[in-house]
Amino acid sequence: MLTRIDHIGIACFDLDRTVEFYRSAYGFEVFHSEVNEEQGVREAMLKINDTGDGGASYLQLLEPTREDSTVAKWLAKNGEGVHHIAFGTADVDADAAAIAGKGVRVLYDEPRRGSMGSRITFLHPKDCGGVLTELVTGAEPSEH
Ligand code: CMX
Ligand code: CO
Repeated sequence: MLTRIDHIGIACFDLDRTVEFYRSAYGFEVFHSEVNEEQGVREAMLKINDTGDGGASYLQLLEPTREDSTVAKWLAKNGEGVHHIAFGTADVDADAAAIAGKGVRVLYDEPRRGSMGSRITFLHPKDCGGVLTELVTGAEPSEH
């Protein structure tokens, strides 16, 4: 069951400049940052609020680390902006299977590693009304 907005992914050319905008404009601080080489991103997670399922909602600011990454390709085509949304669940495997059963393309056979040790998969935007959609299970059940 999908129980929260886990994060909204925002693609940018300059992570440090974008982090500074969210800090100075809104007062949001970096909760966690990391490089995910598999996804080809350097990212900052800004925690916005805790959620009723024991998890939290974040903004995920994304800067590409290489020219052939999905985010670099998207930025070249669209410029900076909202790249994807992510729903949180305690069981990404079960939700991905259930959603695949409704005819939506799930991009990975098995969930891959996401922020803070989470397990993630994606739904194809062409099957979701133009919205790239991620499913996330935190490293600790019902956290992150
Ligand atoms: N949102 C909405 N539509 C998107 C999109 C996005 N983020 N990315 C691509 N599309 C659309 C394109 O506009 C294009 O549509 P048209 O054919 O109408 O022009 C179509 O999907 C195909 O796009 P493409 O540029 O040819 O890109 P690819 O098919 O090579 O890749 C996708 C698209 C979704 C398969 C790829 O972006 C992907 O695998 N995404 C999942 C991984 C990811 O995004 N990682 C970064 C974030 C990591 C994290 O959140 O931790
Ligand atoms: Co994400």
